[in-house]
Amino acid sequence: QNIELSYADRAKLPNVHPLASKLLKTMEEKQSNVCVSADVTSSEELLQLADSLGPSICMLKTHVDILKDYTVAFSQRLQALAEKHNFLIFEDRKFADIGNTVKHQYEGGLYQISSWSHIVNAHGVPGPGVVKGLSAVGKPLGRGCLLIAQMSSQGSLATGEYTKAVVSYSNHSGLPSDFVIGFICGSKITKRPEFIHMTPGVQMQAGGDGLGQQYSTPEEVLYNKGSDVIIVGRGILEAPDRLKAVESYRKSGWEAYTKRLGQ
Ligand code: BMP
Repeated sequence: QNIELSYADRAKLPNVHPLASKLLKTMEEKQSNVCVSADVTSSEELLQLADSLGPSICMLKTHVDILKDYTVAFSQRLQALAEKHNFLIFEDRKFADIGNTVKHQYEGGLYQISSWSHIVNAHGVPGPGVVKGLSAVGKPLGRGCLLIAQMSSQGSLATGEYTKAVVSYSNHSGLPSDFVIGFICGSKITKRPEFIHMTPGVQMQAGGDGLGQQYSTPEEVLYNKGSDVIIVGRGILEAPDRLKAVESYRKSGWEAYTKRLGQ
């Protein structure tokens, strides 16, 4: 029987990455394990979302390449809102190339992701070099990376041995990782409490979207599957009242987590 550590306990572990520690502390303080997936196409709308939902979330996830009007000023205003409301920014870029290419994609181009996003993610398909390349840019900046070990979509190939191999990329340089802070996954896939498990495909009702997305409930993901953070997009964005929706995810997420702790 494993003893369940609280987010606050895990934040204080000797080997926890500073960014993971900050996230865990924030989750405890705000009583929120909700990452909102801000999948909108206008930067004004995204900033407005960040400002209004900010107090209820621990993290805000972006797909910056779906914005029709990205500017450097936008990224600066988003960073200011992350400070104001104490949440982390996660650009869901899903890097998946050789180390040298992802290094450029992370640091340069139009978006200069490393300059404003606390967290990025990567597929394991290229092998561990993808982590090495990203870490060359991100580590000196104190950034963190989530490895995509599983996906929520129907027919995903990221299962079984693939998932295990991806988990092994997190500790190539000895334990624990100085850049990989956790995983995108459907359930708890490592026992090491320093790592954060984050799960997309979450709505209040199980189901799907007709394009392959598969939904589980906050209770299923956080209590039954032992993940740490729920990633919610349309469950909040398409609700008639987004603020009310984010609060209901925050409350059910927090209840599922405290139930897991046995409180
Ligand atoms: P929604 O809750 O509206 O289905 O959005 C889910 C978000 O999480 C999307 O931004 C999607 O790109 C992302 N995502 C996912 O759904 N499944 C994964 O396995 C990995 C993801 O990043």
